[in-house]
Amino acid sequence: MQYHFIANAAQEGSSGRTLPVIDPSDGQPFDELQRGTAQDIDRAVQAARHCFDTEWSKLAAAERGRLLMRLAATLSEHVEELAAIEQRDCGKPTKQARADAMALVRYFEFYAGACDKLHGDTLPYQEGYTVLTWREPHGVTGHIIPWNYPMQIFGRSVGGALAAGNACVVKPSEDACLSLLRVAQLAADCGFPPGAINIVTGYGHEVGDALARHPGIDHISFTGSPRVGTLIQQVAAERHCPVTLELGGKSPQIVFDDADLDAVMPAVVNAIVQNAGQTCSAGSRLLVQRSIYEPVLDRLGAIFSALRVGPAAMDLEVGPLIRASQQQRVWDFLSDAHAANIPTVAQGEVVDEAPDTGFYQAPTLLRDVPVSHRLAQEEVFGPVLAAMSFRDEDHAVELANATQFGLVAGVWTRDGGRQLRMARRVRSGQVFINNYGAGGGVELPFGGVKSSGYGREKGFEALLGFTTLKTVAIRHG
Ligand code: TXE
Repeated sequence: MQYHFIANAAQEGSSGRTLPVIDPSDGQPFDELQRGTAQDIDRAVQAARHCFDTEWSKLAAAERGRLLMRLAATLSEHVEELAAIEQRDCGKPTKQARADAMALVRYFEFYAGACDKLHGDTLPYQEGYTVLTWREPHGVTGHIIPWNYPMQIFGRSVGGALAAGNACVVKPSEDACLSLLRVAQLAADCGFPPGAINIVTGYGHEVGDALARHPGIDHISFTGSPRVGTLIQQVAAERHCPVTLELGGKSPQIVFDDADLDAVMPAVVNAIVQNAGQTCSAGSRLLVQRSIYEPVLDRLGAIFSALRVGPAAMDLEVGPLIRASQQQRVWDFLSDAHAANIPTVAQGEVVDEAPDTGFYQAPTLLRDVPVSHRLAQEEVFGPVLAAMSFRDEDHAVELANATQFGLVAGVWTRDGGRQLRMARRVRSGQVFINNYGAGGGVELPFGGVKSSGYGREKGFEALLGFTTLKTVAIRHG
């Protein structure tokens, strides 16, 4: 049985009700979570406020940094344990689960070092005044975290918020809580004061909603679907609470005819099959220049056909999707593609050992997807790649920008001028040239434009979002 983690203690929820924890590899329950309530959120917010007022805000920045560094060191000793927890809870192959745990370590290292480098300015102003700006924490920050990369998103969001001096209340996804409950316990063991990190589990429409509405939450960081992002923004607007939103994408991989195709192939495949396609920055649209469209699809088709999907512990190229409804969502997209006569180039294989009750989906490459079709417009969040061709640079830009999203774009060309022109013209928060994702470094600010959201997480830039700027003007005559 799992409990909320409030004020450094495992705490039972007020409802006395629980939720099952399901293993995506076989669809079977193996643990239980507290089904939290608004009352539980209130308890967590009070604990965070008390911590902020009495301890956390009084701690020197360097001391805060030391604590974060101690946690990073502890987490690095627990990478294998955390990866194993995540593997069962989220259906991740070992390589991915380990990469997530190691990224979590890197976030805490990075933000540990940043704590004492966050400062304001002295501004030139009129004679007789000294004007200063201070970077102050918001106070108590709320973090609503999805299930696709729980540890990474916790690291970038909670790591940044703590470094900036906030106390945190976290609502993980009902589908992925276990690793974060363990991380919170490890933080307590490292000496984080009670209330610095609180975790309340449960459904989004119950605890997530209560968190977003709570008047004691001074900033909300949300990663999830555009639908819920809109709800959160509306709720937060009622009390003018600042929000950072990361709402996914429909990111293009744009391949010109002078690209190094040996580098393109593995990067394009990885960008859509990593984490079974359940990645906000998945490269889910493939735009290929007409002259090389057929050979590129031939090569990719051969790779897709050889991909195998199976239980997380088998460590194949692809694991299961998170839950039955996500699997159904992908099936719905594919049946719409079928109804629209969109051709399938190739599909991987679900291995025989995969239990029928697991949530598997073979990676699928579709071609000639019309730009207006929902497969070219909406996030599938599964291993489905929609390919289409373009004539020239202008056409590539037009297609790349023809969705409501703007999170990431990959541009593949050897032409230096074109690299920069494309980087300028594509509307997205990140552009990767001759690579995709740059290895996901924690140093790189990350976020979207358009319906992909706003605000930035990761990197130093995120720290600014977790603070508010105070201007102090002193008149000294
Ligand atoms: O997301 P939800 P779902 C996209 C992806 C996926 C789709 C649906 O396309 O297929 O969204 O996934 C909490 N108030 N992304 O339904 O519901 C919820 O408990 C407050 C992209 O799982 O948005 C969870 O903690 N919170 C994305 C978190 O919101 C609420 C990652 C995300 O869940 C809430 C995940 C409410 N009313 C899905 N309702 C990305 N950008 O990476 C739910 N939640």
